[in-house]
Amino acid sequence: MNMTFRWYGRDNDTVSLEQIRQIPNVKGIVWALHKKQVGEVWTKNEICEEVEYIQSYGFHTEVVESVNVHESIKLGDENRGYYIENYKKTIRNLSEFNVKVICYNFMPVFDWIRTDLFHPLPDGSTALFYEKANLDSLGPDELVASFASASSKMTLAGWEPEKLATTKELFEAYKEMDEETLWDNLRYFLLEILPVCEECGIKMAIHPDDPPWSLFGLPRIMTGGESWKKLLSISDSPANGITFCTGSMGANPKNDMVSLAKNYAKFCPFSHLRNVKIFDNGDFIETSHYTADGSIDLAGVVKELAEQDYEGYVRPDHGRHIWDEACRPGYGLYDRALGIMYLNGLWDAYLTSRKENVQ
Ligand code: DNO
Repeated sequence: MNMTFRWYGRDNDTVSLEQIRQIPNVKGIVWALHKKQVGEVWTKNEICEEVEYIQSYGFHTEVVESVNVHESIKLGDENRGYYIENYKKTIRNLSEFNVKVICYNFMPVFDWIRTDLFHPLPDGSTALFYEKANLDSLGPDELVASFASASSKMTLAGWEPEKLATTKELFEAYKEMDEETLWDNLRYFLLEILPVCEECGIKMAIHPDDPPWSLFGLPRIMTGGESWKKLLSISDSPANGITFCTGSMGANPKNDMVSLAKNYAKFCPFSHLRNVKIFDNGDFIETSHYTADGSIDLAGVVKELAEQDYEGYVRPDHGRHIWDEACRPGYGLYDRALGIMYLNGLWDAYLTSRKENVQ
């Protein structure tokens, strides 16, 4: 387990690298060039500047989240060739700076979706919340408006202003698209880029859809174990990997994250570990990482990873907003640091007991 922490850059995060350095066992920073528009090539100079800064604090920079995929590629339209070539250039440039894993997703139009970014929990903290009835009554336009206002202070990953400006046209473009066509477009993209990744020693790690079901009639395909099976059947290249995200995939109670870890962790160079509490009506709220606080058996997942001597990169995913911290939704310092210490403790305990059993 190679523990990392997601950081949004010098002018786009409330958390500093000085602070992250004080959390035990954090080895790397999960980073991205957040100012780049989707589809632009990340140049060597830009990459160099960012990684040198991060590395000056003693962290590695081996994981990027995300290099976003242009909608033309997801739509399979006439411009996809241009954007795929740009993506390949970015892969090549990143590999020159020792990047090993690129996290990406293939969700049409929207990335992650919640209806409330600061929903109160009974303990007085707040957290990201998904309320089905509210989503139905909001509809895409109001949802976009609420994210646009939340994004005005710090751009929320996946909800960049330039994307929010084009959602109407995108909805139109996706109107006729079914899941099979989206799969075809994913297959086309992967078969183009995987050989480049192999050449460069980079693994792609697709992120599950968050939440893992279709919304507003848009197709979503990364929703459960069957999707992962189908993804892996596209290519057996070692570069064709998965991001094991417990909170996204696990928001559907049918997705048993412990058994998914058993079957798929070896294909997951990167893991996001967090918990959510799922309600009977399908709403869910993000909780602390502590297993008993949510619906996901996070301890069971870590146990399974320890059984497999998991060597992938791990990050504590979204946390609550606690102790009056003013921060990016889900990405404060305090609760993610608590999450890391919980994960560290589980890992050490399970690994020790596994080694004792082997002896
Ligand atoms: C939100 C994140 C997503 C995720 C991307 C991966 O906090 O979980 O934005 O990073 O979907 O490509």
